[in-house]
Amino acid sequence: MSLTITPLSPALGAQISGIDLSVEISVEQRDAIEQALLKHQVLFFRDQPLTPDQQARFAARFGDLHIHPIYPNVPETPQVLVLDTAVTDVRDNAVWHTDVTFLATPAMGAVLSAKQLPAYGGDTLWASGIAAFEALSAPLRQMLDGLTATHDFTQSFPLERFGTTAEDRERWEATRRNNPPLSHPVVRTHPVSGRKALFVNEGFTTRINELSEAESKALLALLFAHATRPEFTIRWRWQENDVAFWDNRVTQHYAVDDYRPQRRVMHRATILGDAPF
Ligand SMILES: O=C(O)CCC(=O)C(=O)O
Ligand SMILES: [Fe+2]
Repeated sequence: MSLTITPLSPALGAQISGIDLSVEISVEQRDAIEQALLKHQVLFFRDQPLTPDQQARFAARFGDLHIHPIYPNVPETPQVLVLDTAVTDVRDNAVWHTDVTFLATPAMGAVLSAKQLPAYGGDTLWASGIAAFEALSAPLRQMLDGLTATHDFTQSFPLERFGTTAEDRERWEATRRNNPPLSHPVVRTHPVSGRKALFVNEGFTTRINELSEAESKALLALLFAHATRPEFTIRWRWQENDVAFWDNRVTQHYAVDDYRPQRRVMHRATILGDAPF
């Protein structure tokens, strides 16, 4: 059975049907999903109840998996992290961000599965860095291409919120030691498609290195606002057992924080990527 791919918005996003992600997918299916991911940047699958092990196996077809330094995981399947509002403060996902850009090799993508949802609310938005970059004027595109920016783990994981117990504090200190601030290009070239994307995000980007402090601040504010214009985004309204698979190299996302104190539980498998260029 072949996949049905239904685009959901001009900038990014497509719904995929005609596949069961709980069983080993074929090489053809894997390649078709990869092609769809390159084109649509975020893919949505409905009615895919996955165990953590099945989720990890599916994600691992696209690369090695990352074990997150801070978020709790499923003990038997540590490659699957748990975002459970009853356990973890997930408010920091309600900022536009690209996952783990504080790593030298940030994730190429992630597979997110909805386990428990509020009655309504708790949507997630994605924005296309490709659409955002292409919509900039030629002089600004030219100026940005070649600049680098600093990404810092502590911007989205402040000690005040992630170091409440002695154990948490120790984990946070170790993560900070192992992940000092580092630089990535402001404009990233997709390693497979060759398309260029804006690659700064409010979650982790603190500074455009080659500019003065004031210039960097003003330009980052402009770029953060530009990159998340509704025209470049898609908003997903979750149902239980939905799965989203995004290309983390050219997108950012925002988990809307509008449903607490209702509980929301998501599982994520994160696929390692390569160094941005
Ligand atoms: O909870 C969500 O919808 C997304 C959270 C998030 O930022 C992530 O899983 O990377
Ligand atoms: Fe995220």
